[in-house]
Amino acid sequence: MIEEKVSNSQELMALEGRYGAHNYHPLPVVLSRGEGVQVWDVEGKKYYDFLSAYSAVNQGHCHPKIVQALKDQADSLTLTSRAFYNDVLGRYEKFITEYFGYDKVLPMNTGVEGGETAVKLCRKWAYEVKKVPANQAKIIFVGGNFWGRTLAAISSSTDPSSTTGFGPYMPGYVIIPYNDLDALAKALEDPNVAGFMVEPIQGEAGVVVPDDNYLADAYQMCRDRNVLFIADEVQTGIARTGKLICCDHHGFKPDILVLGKALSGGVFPVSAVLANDEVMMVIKPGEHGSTFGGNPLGCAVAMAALEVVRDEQLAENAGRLGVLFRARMQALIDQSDLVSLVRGKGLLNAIVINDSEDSDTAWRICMALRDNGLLAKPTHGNIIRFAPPLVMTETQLGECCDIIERTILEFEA
Ligand code: IF1
Repeated sequence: MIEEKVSNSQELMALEGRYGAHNYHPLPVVLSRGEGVQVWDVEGKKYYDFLSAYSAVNQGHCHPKIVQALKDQADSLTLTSRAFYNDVLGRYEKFITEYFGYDKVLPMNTGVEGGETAVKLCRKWAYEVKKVPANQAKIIFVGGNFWGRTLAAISSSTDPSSTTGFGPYMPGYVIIPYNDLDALAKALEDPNVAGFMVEPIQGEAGVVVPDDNYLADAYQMCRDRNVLFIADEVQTGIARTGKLICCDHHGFKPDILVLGKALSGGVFPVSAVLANDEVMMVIKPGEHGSTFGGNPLGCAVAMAALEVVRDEQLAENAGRLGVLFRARMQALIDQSDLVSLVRGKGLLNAIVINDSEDSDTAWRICMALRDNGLLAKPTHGNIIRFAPPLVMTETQLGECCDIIERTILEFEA
């Protein structure tokens, strides 16, 4: 079959419709180039990227230092499997454990594999260290959580669009309301509880920020009950909320830390689970792993991506620009009936549209934003997440706020 010449957005979208599974409903824009905070479509139109691939390109698209690390490593050794050692993994493991302050790291590829690894580590720790009876370990999750699409992940979901039609579900899960310490205290009374897994800010749920004391109090309650606090920082980590990890705002280190997405700057799938020896050493050789986990290419990319976060002070920048962004959105809220609130931390923010969850208003606003040169996408129904790359300048942020303001006010008129 001669490869048909496709040249524009319509034809490329049609290709995806014809040959790809229909497991997404993307905003109709076809991107062909990214650089920093900007992306271009196949017709050459430029946009500000205000989604950052769901916080995977915190360092900006195609960051030259990260891409160079990929190119250099790709020319020498990309994958050995863990059947053998290689000359990059050990250096990466030392680098990342010192960078985040843990004894050890278990390298994986996607965020959900990180979550799965955390759940397995937690259960094994319960049986070997806490002495929970075999196969009786419970893990507490919170309503509104999202940590991926595997059966273990959706088994903890309260979102019918994630769970319907995929049962039966993983046993040993307890689901309580988010941001509810009384519910957590009650769930922790069960002596078989091994862990509590939670996003410090719920991304997919619509950038839901808990009460200031929730996470630190929850952590202390877990400590008091000899239960592991598992922080899913796949989306909130890597400087997104104005600190290296979101738990840093709350003055504690999670017992198990799950990272992904921007750990590689969006250049290669890299995830990581960090823990101290008491937890990490319950996994023995041959009990867990992955073909690509810890591959030299991903390790080289991740080290470069983390150096960029540190050298370009992305956490500080996210913190500072986040304050400016929420102030601009609040000013818009004061003059608009369409936007009811803005919430978030650092450069992970969302606005809530003053319309029902199942209305298409948020979608139509995102379409208008696209026409005005800014890309964002609704999470649930009436919530629009705004998460630009953390390399954005104050000037660029101002321009983006102007676009959002103009679009919303025009939309209302
Ligand atoms: C998609 C959502 C965001 C995550 C947290 C683990 C994972 C994710 C907190 C799993 C992944 C991605 C999945 C992606 C869209 C995006 C997403 F809308 F799906 F829910 F960000 F909010 N923990 N989130 O947010 O990481 O296995 O995907 O690498 O299209 O499904 P993954």
